[in-house]
Amino acid sequence: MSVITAERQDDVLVIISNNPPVNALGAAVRQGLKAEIEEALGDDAVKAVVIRCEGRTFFAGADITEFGKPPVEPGLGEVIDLIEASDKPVVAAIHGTALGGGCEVALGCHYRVAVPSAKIGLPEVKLGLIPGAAGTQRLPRLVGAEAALPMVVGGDPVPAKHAEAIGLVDKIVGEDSLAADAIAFAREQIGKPVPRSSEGTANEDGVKNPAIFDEFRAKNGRKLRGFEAPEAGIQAVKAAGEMSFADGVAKERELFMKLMTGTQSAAMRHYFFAERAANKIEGIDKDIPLIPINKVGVIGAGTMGGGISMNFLSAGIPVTILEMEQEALDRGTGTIRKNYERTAKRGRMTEDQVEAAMGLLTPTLDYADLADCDLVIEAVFENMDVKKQVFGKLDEVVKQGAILASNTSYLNVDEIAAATSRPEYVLGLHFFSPANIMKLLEVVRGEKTADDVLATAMALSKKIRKIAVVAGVCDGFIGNRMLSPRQQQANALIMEGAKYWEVDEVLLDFGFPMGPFQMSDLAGLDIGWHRDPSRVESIRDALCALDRRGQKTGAGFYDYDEARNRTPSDEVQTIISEFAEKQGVVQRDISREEIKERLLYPMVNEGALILEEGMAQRASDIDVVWINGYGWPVYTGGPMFWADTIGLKTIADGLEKHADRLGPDFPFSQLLKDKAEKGERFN
Ligand code: 3H9
Repeated sequence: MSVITAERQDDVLVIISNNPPVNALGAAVRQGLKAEIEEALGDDAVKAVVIRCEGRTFFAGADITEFGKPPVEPGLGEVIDLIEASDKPVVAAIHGTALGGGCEVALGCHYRVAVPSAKIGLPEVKLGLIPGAAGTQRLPRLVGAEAALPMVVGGDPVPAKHAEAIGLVDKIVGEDSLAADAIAFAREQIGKPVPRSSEGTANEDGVKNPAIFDEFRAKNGRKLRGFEAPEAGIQAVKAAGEMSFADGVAKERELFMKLMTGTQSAAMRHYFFAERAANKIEGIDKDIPLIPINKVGVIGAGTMGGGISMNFLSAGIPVTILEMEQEALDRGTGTIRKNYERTAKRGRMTEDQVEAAMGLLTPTLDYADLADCDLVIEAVFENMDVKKQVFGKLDEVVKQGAILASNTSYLNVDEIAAATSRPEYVLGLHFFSPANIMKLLEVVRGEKTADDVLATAMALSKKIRKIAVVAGVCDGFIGNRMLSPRQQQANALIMEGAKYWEVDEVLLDFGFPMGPFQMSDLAGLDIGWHRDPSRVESIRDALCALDRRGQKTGAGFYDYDEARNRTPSDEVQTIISEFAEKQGVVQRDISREEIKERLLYPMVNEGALILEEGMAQRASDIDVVWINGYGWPVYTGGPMFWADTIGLKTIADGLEKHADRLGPDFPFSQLLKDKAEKGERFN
């Protein structure tokens, strides 16, 4: 059956797209739309047109899988121009998400009606692009530059109600009567002159007050740092106020094509598909029956346990949280409430929602209360003996068929599972701190973890809005395992003479939000410190001995002022140099290039080892982990895609070049070597 069909409702032609799963505007859809619009224009009996979609959503955008391939006629811009040029009113009937090209189709229509649950947006910026079918020109003409800027540059869709308030939607219609309401609305417009967004004289705000563009840049500078597309988006919206529609469209096209052929968009499109691939488990039937999770237990009401609990409470799943002492339990539940109330104060939750979430929380000191949980997550002290004890106890009290999970970030999940009589029901759920905010979840598949247990965990992760990646049992799983060689090299580099702030700057310039020494200062240098100021065995010991224990003491590697602005410290640099001398390390000048190579190439190597050992299902999963858990800049696509971009030979040669510094025990990945030699990629 054709993806585009049309049916006549008296004098209204209803054009219907049915292109699952998201009605992407691929070639067949564009061709069908064009043909039906032409049909409508040529038929005198047709007085108005409605465009709507079957399935879960209005057009969710251009078909991203077509990007980078030779274009197929007609282009989306051409189809939209044809729609807009019609003298017969054309109405977009929107449900689900009208995104990107889908929003542009709606903008080309003369009217837009939407159901209350619909969302409309231009998310191209999240693919490293800007809208490319005149969205940057029609939207500001329709709603003004100020309302258009966050949509084009931020990329978040707006709910129907907001869209109506800014003039993007003409009418909100019944949730269950979109088709009929749209036809009735279209009929009301018959015979009236059609309004065209391209002819709008709006964007006046941007013309009258051109400062809004700089203000927008200043306000969002931090968030947009390093990204190319947002600046292009700002320029395109500005152009809408300065140029004719045709010239504005030409400007948009020029900016769009530059982005489309650049490395950032390729990386971000890779990430789009990587995130979706991550949830798929190799070798497990995607229709495997899942274990219903209606009640969750969390052991430990500390920072991690509390944060983990919030994920489930927010998703409407009851949580029983267990602690050893009443005081710790009260403190933990108090923190959860405080966090929710802070969210409410920021307007992102209502008071009723806070109470609803808290109403799902049952604090307890008694393991027996976990008996009927479908999933219990342990978030206690990171110590194997303690974990084994907890799992032994859980095995005794929790019903058969329930999943037992550990939030360990390093420990061997198989060993933990062996403390129970049901290792097939045990797996790792490694949340990242703060667990209620960080998107990443490493789902650690034990040797004996059953397929339905793993599949249930992956499905559940979506429900609690996490991005989950399957990892195998190895030290540090995917993320922390790759962090380790980077940290080793950072420490080695400052001993050899690199300035610690330069090491941080290299990573900041690369696009990380923070360098390793800033990170140490933030976490506190005294984590794991022996607390004996006379024992100085490392640079950290030396700093702690001087009470430079990180941001919390106003000094660590850096000096901090009241506003927590950091400045490099000469005192610390001297301590490092003296320490190096004592260790017999001769310091030298180290280039930023060497710093970058020695920090990042060993990470790629570790990623290759992870793949080689089967600890990650695919290279793109590693990218997903590092982008969501550790701030690797998404516009490089993650460590493995970045390595592909600069060439695996470059990485392998770089590792050879630095071999002396990396040491004789450096575990050079055979997979990396082989791929480099053959000119292959990871992704
Ligand atoms: C654009 O429009 C450029 C224009 O301005 C200019 C052109 C000239 N294309 O996310 P889900 C697939 S740029 C191809 O799991 P959900 C997706 O890969 C585009 N495929 O569902 C997945 O496949 P699989 C601007 C697409 O319900 C399946 O559909 N638009 C596209 O959680 C289900 O997706 C966007 O950036 C696509 N456009 O979320 C919107 N979209 O099953 C991108 C999805 O094989 N899409 N697929 O893994 C989304 O944000 C979400 O998919 C959406 C649904 C919110 C729609």
